[in-house]
Amino acid sequence: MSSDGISRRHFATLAGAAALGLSAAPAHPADGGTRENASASFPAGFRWGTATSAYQIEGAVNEDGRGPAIWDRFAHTPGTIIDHSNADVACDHYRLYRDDVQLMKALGSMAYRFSIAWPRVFPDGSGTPNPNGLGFYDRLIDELLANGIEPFATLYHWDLPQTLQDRFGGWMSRDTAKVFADYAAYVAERLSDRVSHIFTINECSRLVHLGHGLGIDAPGLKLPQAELNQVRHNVALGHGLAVQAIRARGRPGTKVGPAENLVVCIPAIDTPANVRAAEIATRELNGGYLTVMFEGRYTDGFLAEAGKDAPKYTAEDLRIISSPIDFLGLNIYKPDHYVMAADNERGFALAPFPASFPHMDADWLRVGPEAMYWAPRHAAKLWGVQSIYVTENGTSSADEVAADGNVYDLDRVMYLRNYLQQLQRATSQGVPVAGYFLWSLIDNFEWADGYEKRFGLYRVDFKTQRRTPKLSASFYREVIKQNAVV
Ligand code: BGP
Repeated sequence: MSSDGISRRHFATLAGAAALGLSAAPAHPADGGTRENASASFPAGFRWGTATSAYQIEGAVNEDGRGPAIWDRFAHTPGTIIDHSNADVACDHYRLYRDDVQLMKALGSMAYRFSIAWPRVFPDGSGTPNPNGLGFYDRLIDELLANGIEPFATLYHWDLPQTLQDRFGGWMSRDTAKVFADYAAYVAERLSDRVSHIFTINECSRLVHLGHGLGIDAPGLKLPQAELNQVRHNVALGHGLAVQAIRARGRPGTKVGPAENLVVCIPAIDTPANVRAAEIATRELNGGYLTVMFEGRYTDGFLAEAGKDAPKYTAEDLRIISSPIDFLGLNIYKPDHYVMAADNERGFALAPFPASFPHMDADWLRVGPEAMYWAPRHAAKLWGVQSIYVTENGTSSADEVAADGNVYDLDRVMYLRNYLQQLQRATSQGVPVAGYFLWSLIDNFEWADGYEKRFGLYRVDFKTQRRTPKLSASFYREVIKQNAVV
């Protein structure tokens, strides 16, 4: 593809941007915009960004020495992806990354959360690194910095090198946790001169449950409970070993933390007793992930529930898993439970969701903006977390291109406005949230949903790779500009 081809497509993109006001000067309140409400502001210095992951956008799966990932194998297995697609090309971001950085710039965003593909860096999972693999991220990081956008890198967003799955069953073995730390050390050594925030693992809980319990995500396993619990422990161990490796080999001052989709527990009615019950529930229901990472032990409730299927571990493992972190990343999409105080052993009860409970354009995506308030608040209160980033939030929408060529994704705008208001409620009360990464910059390969679910601020035409800003992109640009919910 010629560079000329790229710039012509980029021009088309900007033409679309102008139509939605993205490249024009924003309306001044005096010109008819709504006057900024000072009480709706976020703290000064709040970082606004977008998020993506390597496998979902890069494509170029055979380029520059990349090895196969478990998602390549999985997506090419008939019956796994709803629209029979794969991510061999995806958004072609590997080639179009410069254009995509311009899309971020057009939003005015100051930070970008991306992930590094382990099989690009270590095609065999471990051993000899492939310098060309890391070369792509060098170029991407330099491009971001040249455009005033701060890079936040995730080390593992589920694209495990296939060789590790074949060699020792991937996360079923502690060996994967160990080689993950080697990969983390290598990346930190080479990138931490320009990347000061590194996330270890994206959503330990989903990679365990959907990948190894339900078989919905790669590697598509449905393990019995004892093995599943061991996978969960190995993944947490991998997180801890990576934290230690980054401390040892990254530049001093490099900040590290997880990006977890904690189980969000909301008081059904905001009374002191229900709030307390929601805190207890948060601690118990995240027992295999955040609780053990912060507290260095599995809760009694977690171990009682696991019973004879509890994972095998040592005291040293728990020490590693709870290695101190610098910030907590939270992926927040939906409320998981509405909680009430109960006079039972656990101290809480979970209210059942009625069938009529509203959801967005995916059955799992229940609408509960207050998740955005309670999740960081619980984390700050329970574990004394001093620095939190919302590492993902957003929604799929049945986007359509209108006759005028624009995408009026009013439902996404509604969702974002409501969730961001709740985030602002948290920060205004002193909950230490330092930034927000919207999922996602562009429509992409949404795992088992293939290309059927669109989460982007920019629509991607997957035939032409043309990017078109949606109404939500204009909305987000205003939020960033005003540092307030508009
Ligand atoms: C999160 C993942 C993202 C993204 C998002 C949307 O769990 O970290 O990678 O995909 O969910 O989910 P889905 O693609 O399943 O609709």
